[in-house]
Amino acid sequence: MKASKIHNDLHNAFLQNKKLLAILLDPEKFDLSDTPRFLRNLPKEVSHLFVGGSTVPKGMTDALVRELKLYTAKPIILFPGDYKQLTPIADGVLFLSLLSGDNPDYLIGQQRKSVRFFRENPIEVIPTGYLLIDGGNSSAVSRVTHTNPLRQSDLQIIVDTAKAGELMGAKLIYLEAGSGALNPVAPVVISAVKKDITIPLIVGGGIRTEEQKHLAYEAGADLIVMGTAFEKTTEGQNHISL
Ligand code: 1GP
Repeated sequence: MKASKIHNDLHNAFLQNKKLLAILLDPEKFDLSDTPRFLRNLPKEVSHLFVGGSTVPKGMTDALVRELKLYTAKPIILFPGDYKQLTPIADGVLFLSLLSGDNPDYLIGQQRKSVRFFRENPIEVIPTGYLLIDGGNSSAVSRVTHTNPLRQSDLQIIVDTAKAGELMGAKLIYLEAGSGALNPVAPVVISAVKKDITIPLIVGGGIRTEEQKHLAYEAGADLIVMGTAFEKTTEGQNHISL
């Protein structure tokens, strides 16, 4: 495993209360041939690129990371739905434990299966407590992991789960409403979690507008993840405006 450059930078930004923005690129939904234009036109505030998806076929993640690397120096972090998406050419990987659900495959199984890869490949691993929160529609995370999201109204359960993640050693907590969520994680949920944890907080799922972004930052998100807002349109081009 590599030194913790990405985590250190995230943590320093967190200490300085500097807000970060990651764009999530799903290799299945990204037009590779459009990569240079897409990257050129990204808003300046984009600090990280996340790459991953719930159901990405083998090899696709690797191809996308390789292509991105040709045109950008922004940190590329894997956000894998499955250990088979791991590729050594990314800068780091969110090592996710799906704490909101009770499926052992996503609490320890996937992690165990990825150890061999980490032994053989020097990539930064960032332990991340991942909580799926109800976004008002059925999410791919829920379908793939066979787990139910936590209800936004179960505030104390969400806060306690996030805190348990921190106590178990997570370096980041990630509140996920699911890609394409109708309702992003509510500000009241974000602020309750933020008050109780002492590590950076990532929030994503269903955030499409400047206003939603602003509300999430104001409530305490340190890093926001946006995916769908940047995905390719029906005309096939990757979309880039906020
Ligand atoms: C990352 O799954 C999200 O947390 C991305 O969600 O596609 O709705 O932006 P969107």
